[in-house]
Amino acid sequence: MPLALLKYAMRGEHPGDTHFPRQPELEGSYDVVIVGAGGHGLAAAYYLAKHHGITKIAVLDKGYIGGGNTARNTTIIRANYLTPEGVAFYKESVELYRDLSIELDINLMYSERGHLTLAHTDAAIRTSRWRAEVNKHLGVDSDLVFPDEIAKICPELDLSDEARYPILGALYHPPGAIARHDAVAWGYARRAMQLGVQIHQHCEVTGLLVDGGAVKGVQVGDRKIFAGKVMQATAGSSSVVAGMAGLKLPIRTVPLQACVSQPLKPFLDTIVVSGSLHVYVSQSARGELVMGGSTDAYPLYSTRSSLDFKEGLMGHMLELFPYLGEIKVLRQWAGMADMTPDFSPVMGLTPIENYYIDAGWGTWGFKATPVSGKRMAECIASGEQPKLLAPFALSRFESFDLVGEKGAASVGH
Ligand code: FAD
Ligand code: PYC
Repeated sequence: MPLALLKYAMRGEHPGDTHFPRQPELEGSYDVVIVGAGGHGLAAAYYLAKHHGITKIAVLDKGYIGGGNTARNTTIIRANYLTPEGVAFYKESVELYRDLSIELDINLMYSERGHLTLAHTDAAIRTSRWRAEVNKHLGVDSDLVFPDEIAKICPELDLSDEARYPILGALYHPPGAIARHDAVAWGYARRAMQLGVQIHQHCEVTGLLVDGGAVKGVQVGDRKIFAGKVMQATAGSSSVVAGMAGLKLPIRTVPLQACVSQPLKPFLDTIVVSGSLHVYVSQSARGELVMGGSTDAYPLYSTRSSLDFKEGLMGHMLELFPYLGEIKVLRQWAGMADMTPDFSPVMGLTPIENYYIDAGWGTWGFKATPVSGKRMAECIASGEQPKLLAPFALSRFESFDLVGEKGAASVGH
């Protein structure tokens, strides 16, 4: 249990200390500037300070701490990917997440639920078997299960032959988890601040200072802020920010919507995903069903919600849980998903000296927050691409060494 939670419980007076200390004025130069105070940017700042002793860091955000996709995601954490490169990468993240409440001293409400990816076709069974074998080979707990076993793991599902799309089997991944997304950002931010990192909110980067093929700093309004190294961690705006440095990314940005139901008594332990039906669901600690589906069909920079999405999603929910017909949707929202052609992230060095990228997080980046922070920090501190990040380099699109993860994305796209 995080120490801060224990102290809070024992203290007579509430509320306790302010979570974040007051920040100093923005200075004219830093060793490292990180653009984007989402989970990824904050985690990188924390690990740079903690593991590499680099503390003269400014994290700049045009909005507020964790207010981007970190605040909008449905918090599914898992390592049951398809490629060996992906499995090794996400496995490290799951391992870091397990101890993160203690490390950041904040209750992340990390909750291992087990994760079922349903298969309704022979092709989906084949992919599940493939994923299970790759996972097991790399020490990740996943298995192909059939309806008898699914009935024990998740009796709430309609497993009958009369269902419109009968469930033939599933990939079962016991470590699959959910966590409190805001707390991940708050925890990293506070720890980073305690180590001397500055976080400047409502501070939009409007340009990048590039000279002779190397980055020299960032532009904030009419101010130039100089930096030895700059990292962008601006999911949803990756192409816009990279474009300021003259980089063109192989990214297509589309909205991804989600919604929650009214709170219900706890009844659904497992996280359930159906790629074929374009639906996934988990039940939060508050009792809300947290639901989502595939990305919107066309590129758009907008976080509006659509009736079309809700109607489609509810139809699919009822195919899996027919008795939920009377349940009401409470809230609906959207975030921006930066989709790469191979459904894998883009991380590490760029052709611009001292400019580092953490992008292409599509629909899958929340689970990668700790590992991306840790390994991007290593990359920035050493100036070299860490081994774990080598497959995800931007240069893979020139050499056509793609890391095809579409078969392990949560829902169809
Ligand atoms: P963000 O949290 O988006 O942070 C980027 C920050 O950059 C923002 O705060 C933004 O204000 C800032 N910024 C942008 N431009 C500028 C600028 N010019 N100057 C300064 N600041 C700037 N992933 C999972 O693993 N599991 C899930 O279950 C899951 N569900 C999802 C559900 C939805 C509906 C959505 C939209 C996404 C989901 N994702 C999920 C994906 C996940 O949310 C993201 O990949 C992840 O949060 C990215 O984190 P980040 O820190 O890179 O970006
Ligand atoms: O990456 O597991 C995932 C996920 C679930 C919903 C959106 N992304």
